[in-house]
Amino acid sequence: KEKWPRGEEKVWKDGLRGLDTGVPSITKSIVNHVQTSLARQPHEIDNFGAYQAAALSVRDNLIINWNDTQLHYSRTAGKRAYYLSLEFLMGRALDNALLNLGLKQQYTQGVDKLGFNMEDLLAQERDAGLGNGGLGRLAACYLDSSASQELPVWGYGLRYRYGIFQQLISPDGQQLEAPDPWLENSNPWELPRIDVSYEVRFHGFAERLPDGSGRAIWEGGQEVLAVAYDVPIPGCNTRNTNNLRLWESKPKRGFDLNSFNAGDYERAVESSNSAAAITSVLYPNDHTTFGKELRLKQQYFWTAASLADIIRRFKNIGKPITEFPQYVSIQLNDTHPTLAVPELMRVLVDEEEVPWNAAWDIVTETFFFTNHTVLPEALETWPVPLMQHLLPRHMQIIFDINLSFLQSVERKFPGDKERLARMSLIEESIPQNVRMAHLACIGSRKVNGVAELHSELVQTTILKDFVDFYGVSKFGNVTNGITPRRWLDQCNPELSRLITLTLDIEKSIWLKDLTKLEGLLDYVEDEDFREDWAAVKQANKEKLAHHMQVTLGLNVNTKALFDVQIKRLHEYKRQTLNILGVIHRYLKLKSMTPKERKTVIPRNVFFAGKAAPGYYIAKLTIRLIVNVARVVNSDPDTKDYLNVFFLPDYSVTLAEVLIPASDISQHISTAGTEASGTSNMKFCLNGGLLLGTVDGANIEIAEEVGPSNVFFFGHLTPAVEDLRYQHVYHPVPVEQKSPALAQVLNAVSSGLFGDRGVYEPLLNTIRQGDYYLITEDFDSYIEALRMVDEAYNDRTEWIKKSIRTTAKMGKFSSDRAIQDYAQEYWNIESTKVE
Ligand code: T68
Repeated sequence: KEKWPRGEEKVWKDGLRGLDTGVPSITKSIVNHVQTSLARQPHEIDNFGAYQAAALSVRDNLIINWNDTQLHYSRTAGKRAYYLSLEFLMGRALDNALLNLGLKQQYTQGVDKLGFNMEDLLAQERDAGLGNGGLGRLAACYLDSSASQELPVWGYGLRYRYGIFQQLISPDGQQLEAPDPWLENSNPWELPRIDVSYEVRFHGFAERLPDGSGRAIWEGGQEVLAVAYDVPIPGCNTRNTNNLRLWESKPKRGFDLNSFNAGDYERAVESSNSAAAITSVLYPNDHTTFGKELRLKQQYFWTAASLADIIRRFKNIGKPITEFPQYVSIQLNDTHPTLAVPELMRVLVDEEEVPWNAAWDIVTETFFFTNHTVLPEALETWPVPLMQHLLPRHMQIIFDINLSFLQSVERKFPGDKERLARMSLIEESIPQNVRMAHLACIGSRKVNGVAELHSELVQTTILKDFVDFYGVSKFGNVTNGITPRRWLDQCNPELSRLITLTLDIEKSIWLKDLTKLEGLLDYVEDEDFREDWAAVKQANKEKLAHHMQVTLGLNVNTKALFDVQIKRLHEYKRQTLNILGVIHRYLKLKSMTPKERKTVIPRNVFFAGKAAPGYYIAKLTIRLIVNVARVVNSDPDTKDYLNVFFLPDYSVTLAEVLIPASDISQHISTAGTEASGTSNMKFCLNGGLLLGTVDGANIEIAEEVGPSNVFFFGHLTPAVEDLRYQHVYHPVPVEQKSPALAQVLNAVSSGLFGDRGVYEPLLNTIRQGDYYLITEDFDSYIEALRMVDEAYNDRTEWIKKSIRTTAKMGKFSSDRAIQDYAQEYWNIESTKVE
């Protein structure tokens, strides 16, 4: 008799006959998907096939809940909110769905009976990497919280065929980019909606009607089809399952038959290719704008399709269009969807024949705008000629909005020409540019930043004139949050288990009211609890070490302190400061006697993060890190005390392994540059301590956990401007400012890490201008690192700090953040699917 390939033969055979054995309904459903959806035989199924079948089986549950939820929302016909984001950095979906549905244990048993291991199956899934970094991951956390809070919120984004590029690191430390064809093995988490599609126009002619109504007719040009793909978003411990709708671009007509018949095949497919190109790839630049036509096409394609869909749904409830804002709130995630403002004006005025002023009232009641950065290079502008060419009607509308806006500014501040120039939607450069942040601001009911300090800076710097004009009440703050489902329960199951046991309440209760973690404070003095707490951290460090052994062939000392900095590579985030600090430590170790070294706490410094493909200095920083790692890790004098790792291809999934393993993490941006940061919250939630500057949400984290549980250093925001001025106009040599830093820079220049000369452009950013103030903060940074070492030496105290940190992270749940938006801005209410 042939040996049955895997698992329990009876369970498979019953499943094939449509019977329940093993784990009720689960094995049957998985086997059924093997047989029908995958059309495969049990003995052909490998881990990937089993993952697919399990995912499809879980998806069945989601679809049922999803359907009921949508029906429930339309029956209750209450107000809904929409989150427009060009990026949703979702990561993997299977584990998250299993946990939110409360089916993890059953599915684990089910796949076990079929001869598979759940961990192996989970590892088969590709990340949905439809985002660059914090902004995209925030959108994903907000979807999880909206569903978990039973709020009627949908996300709208683009279905990029290629997500964020894969990062490869060459042996000499160069970042290479490869495409991320994440959809190539099909994606079980999306439902194509061929019945939901809209036509989106580009180019053509816009002609104002001569009747003085302000209306216009926009015709001609190219029409592209937007087709919907729905991704179900399960809530935690609820049947509510929300929707993320992603648009794919398609040619309206297959291809040009005339050209084809005339033998011009290239011409025939040209326009169909250009339509499909719109959603082909995610732009990999965070914090810079390049003014690329395809990016503007993406923005319009997505906002036009999303608005058409939202308006259609609103019309289904049969209310007059003037009541639109009573039923719809739309959050603009940064300026990327700002074209929604003129687009809604266009639909209302040109198509719905709403008078201009009434239309403007509807628009400014509907939209809300979140700013995510005050960095000047990140503030979006679009050249007027490009806009005129691509979206002629929208350019007219923007000019019209600008005219009446500037007239009202003139009335409030008569004769203040400079103010008008500063506030105008149009920057009078050559060519002229449209300032998207200004348009988003005046087109929205509320404008918010993403942490207290950042919101303050928005109001006092980039939008100061608008605060003068509208008053402060239009401006607010919603401090970012993170979902504790993915960022604790999923990524750190052992800690989650220990917390549930200790608090002695159901897991879903504290996961949905994270302030309950404060209950852990009662156990800080409990030695057994502290030991359990430390054991979890140790196990997570071993898990990371194992991962690095398997994937990179590296040996990691799990007895060392784990020091982690993982985020996009950017000068303002100062990975350079970190690696220069590492070099400082290395030089110090080299100068010690072997006996002296024995007293040193071994340290592993982990880096991960992608640099924008065109960002030369950021790529040079990666190269320096990799080469420092090469030298330091192989130096017999130091390798037992200091190791440096650059983990390639940072992703949500990699973060889920790194974060639970960290003792300390670094969030060391120049004060006033990091709007919030969200990984800072993730580390602290997992009991890692924070080493950082007085910036973004670090400040609020310190307020919560208390100053004795964080390590702060560096100049404060108000000093930054003056210091930058001094660096330009009264420069002082590095040797005088910080001899320690000068020594480090010289070591790099001397070729200690190979590639003599290669790093000069990077070093010169510090020696000349030093815009991010590395010279100014270096000494206090080194001192802060020393204090970390000292604190870590007292293991008992350290563990207490770790527990206290986790216990005080309740504020940073994205549930709290999404409630802020729901109540203060969108005015929507929870509605439970029974
Ligand atoms: C980040 N911004 C902020 N931008 O830097 C971070 N930008 O402080 C904050 O915590 C996070 O947003 C969430 O609020 C980004 O991640 C981008 O990724 C981006 C992408 C395209 C264009 C501009």
